[in-house]
Amino acid sequence: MAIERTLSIIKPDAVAKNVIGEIYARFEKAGLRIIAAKMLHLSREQAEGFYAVHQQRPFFKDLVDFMISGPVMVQVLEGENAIQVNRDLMGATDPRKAALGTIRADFANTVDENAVHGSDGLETAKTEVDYFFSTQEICNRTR
Ligand code: RTP
Ligand code: MG
Repeated sequence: MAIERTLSIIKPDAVAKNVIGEIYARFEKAGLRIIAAKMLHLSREQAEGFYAVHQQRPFFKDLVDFMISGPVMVQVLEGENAIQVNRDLMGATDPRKAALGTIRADFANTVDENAVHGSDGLETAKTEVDYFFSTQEICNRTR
């Protein structure tokens, strides 16, 4: 299986709940390595740009308002099949539908405030990693 990179965001609700470490532990236990990380309080422009694909969706304004409501933790995860491994750890978008033991089942309250983001494919992973990190900010020598 291929070594992939994926972009993960711990959203403002989970940062406020003080569970960054618990979520990082799940990444690590699943074999994902954190090869870049930063805490940011996104500007409206940054959040709108990141979620541009959802611009026409009815939830766009609420999503952006939520994503700028407090700091987020942004990281690049690397490992075998990292994109799908991270999606499996996260669980379904709506925490009520998320499988037991997933991050969203354990830490999210609602579909709007759902604790984490993870890239959903190879193309989006590359675009999203580049959106937040320069080449120099990604550590290639952690293995
Ligand atoms: P994400 O992009 O944050 O990892 O989540 P996702 O792939 O599971 O969900 P996506 O369809 O990409 O939607 C992005 C985020 O928008 C919010 N959302 N709200 N009210 C709603 O029906 C609704 N649908 C989506 C969620 O915060 C979702 O994570
Ligand atoms: Mg998505």
